[in-house]
Parts: sequence; structure tokens; C-alpha cells
Amino acid sequence: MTTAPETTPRERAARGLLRAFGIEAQRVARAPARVNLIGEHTDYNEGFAMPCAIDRDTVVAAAPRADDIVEVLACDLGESRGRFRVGDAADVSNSPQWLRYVQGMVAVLKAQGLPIGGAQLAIAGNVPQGAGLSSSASLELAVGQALSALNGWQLPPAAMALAGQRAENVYAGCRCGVLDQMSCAFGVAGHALLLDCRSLDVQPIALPAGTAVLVIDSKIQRGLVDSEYNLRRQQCEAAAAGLGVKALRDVSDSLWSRCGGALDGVVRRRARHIISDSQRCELMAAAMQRGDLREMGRLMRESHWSMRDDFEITVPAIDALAALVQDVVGDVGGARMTGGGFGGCVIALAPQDAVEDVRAAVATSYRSPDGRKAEVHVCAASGGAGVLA
Ligand code: GAF
Repeated sequence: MTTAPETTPRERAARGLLRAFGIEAQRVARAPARVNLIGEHTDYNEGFAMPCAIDRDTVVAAAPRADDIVEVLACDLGESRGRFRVGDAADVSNSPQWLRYVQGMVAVLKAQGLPIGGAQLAIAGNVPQGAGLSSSASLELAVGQALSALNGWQLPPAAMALAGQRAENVYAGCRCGVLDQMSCAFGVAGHALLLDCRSLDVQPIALPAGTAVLVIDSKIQRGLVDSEYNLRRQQCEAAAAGLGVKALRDVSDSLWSRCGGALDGVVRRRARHIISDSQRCELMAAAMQRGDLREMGRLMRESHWSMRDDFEITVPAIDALAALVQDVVGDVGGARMTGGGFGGCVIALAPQDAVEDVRAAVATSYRSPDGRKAEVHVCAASGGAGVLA
């Protein structure tokens, strides 16, 4: 007998639940990954960012238990399992990293007074791991949606995003901002999101017709990301303190020209990246509304140079990959590193008819420092997290 291939995350999660726990899924939830088009590290400086959710998902198939035990199956991690009591979710000391996101969501939502009973959860996805596409935020939001569906309550998307951020900050040990979770929560098909990371206002903006969203995975593992990420945050906080403002969002042009020069050189460059990249987000939104792919490309190039020279979060092979893609795309469209930095992906926006040329150039001319080929994902801007069944 031949069996149908288990293609989609939804099928894998549902079958995993049945195989591991002998139960049919009662609820199924999903959350997308995200790619940031422009505005990097601006989120924790309360500035603007411009992500879109992409059509790569984490899916959670779920069934309730009569007690307070949560059992979890990670279908894509060698069928690893986890098990904890709802009341003990906050104790992550002996848990593998992937389970901390699940426990973190349970702990954070329960601490908000939301009823959460025992559950069996099976998780499957097609988000490239460790590539800077927010596989963790996607997991947090999918788990949050599954818990909401199982337990019969709802949270506004921004509240769910903040719960995900808190789970990551407190239980997974990363001082991330809210960009990733907001992108996964608010995604709109065919649209980028102009995200105000202070007010949490989200303005969907249609991607110009015929624009391809190319996510090129450099296959460079983001090794230094935790320590360097936290160091960048400290430097940004030092810059804001030096300029006498709450966050770099509050630095006006006149304050910068009067006082920016007094900052220590490294701190000054860090601040210059944040201030300029946040401004580029607003310019990008205007260019996108006009359908001006040339201007969008110019802003993306500038953003990459700013990350390379001022924020110093790129690595030489990523610089080379972005330049290679930019050469193929020419003036119409742009390429830049996306995400926290030190590896991960390059995002390119380009006319659809440039896609095969980009693929060919990357296949021929790019290798990571350890000899690996890049992987080119042609993505569609997708809808945000929700319940499928
Ligand atoms: C990571 C973080 F999780 C985000 O909060 C954001 O700071 C991003 O890096 C950089 O823009 O994805």
C-alpha cells in the first residue's frame, strides 16, 4: 500500500498528534514567519519597522486533557517530546530551548489570569530554522492561538504579540523587541506592514503588483547573535541616555545636530543607524504606496550600508551576497540583510522577471564561508496568526 506524502505542516501536526497521543486534533492553529523589509533593531528603540508575514508557517494541532498536564510533540525535531504541569510552566530550568517558548506562552498567558487547562499539542512547520525569519515568534503565536482556541477565550492580536515577546524575554532569554511577534500577529496577504513600535499601530501597505519577495538564506549560522544583540541594545540605551531622551525614537534632527557629536564614536554610529533606518521606513512606506520600486531599492541599499558601517551587524559573506543580488536586480529593486544580523538571510524586492536571474547568480557565485550554497525562497506576503479549525 502506498501512503500519501505528508506534505503540509498541518497534515504533519495532525498525524503527529494521532501517532504520539492517540487523539484526533480538536483545534488547529497557525502562525506565519516574517521577513523584515527595512528598519532593523529599531523596534526596541520605539521607532518604525516594515516587515511582512510570509507564507512559511508553524502549525499546532491540539486536543484538551482533563487534567492540568501539557504534553508537547515537536514533529520536526526528531519527534522530541515535552511534558509539564500548567502551574509549573514557569520553571524552564531543565527544558530544551524549543519547549521554553511553549512553556513561556503558557506561563505568560496564565499569569494574565486566562484559564488554561491541560492539553496535547503537536507542532510542525516549514519555517527555515536559525535563518532569522522568526521561527520562534511563529511558534509562540501558534501556541498562543492554539491555547486560545482550546480554552475558549480570545486576545487582541497586539496583546498576543506582547505575550509572545514576554515569553521570549523572560523564559527563552532573548531581550528581543516586538517586531517579530507583531509581524506574525498582524500579517496581511499581499501587504507589508508599517509598524510603529511605540504605539503598536500597524498600517498595511500593498506591495506593488509584480514585485517578488525573495528571501535568500545565506546558510551562515547566526553565531554571535545573542551576545551582540544584547550589546547593541545597551549601546542604543547609552545613546538615548547621552542625548537625554527616553528612546532613540525621540531624537529630532535638531537634537541630533546639536548633541550627536558629543557621543562616544561607537555609540554615535549605533544611534545614527537607528535614527536613519527608522526614517527610511517612513520613506519606504511612501515609495511603496507610489509603487516606486527604484526608490524602495535605493532605501534598502542604504539600509544595508548602515547596518554594515554604523551598526556593524553584517558579516563579509552577507555583504557579498547582498551586493551580488543587488547587481542582478540593478536599480529597480533592492537587497539587504534582514533580521538581527551576523548571518541569516538577505531580503530582495525585485520585478518578478528578475527571479530566475537571481537564482542563477546566487547558485553560481555564492558560497558560505564553510562552502554551502544559499537557498532562495520566493515568498508571498501572508496573513497573520489564527485558528484554522
Ligand atoms: C530580532 C529581534 F527578535 C527583533 O526584535 C528585532 O530587533 C530584530 O532582530 C532586528 O530588527 O529578530
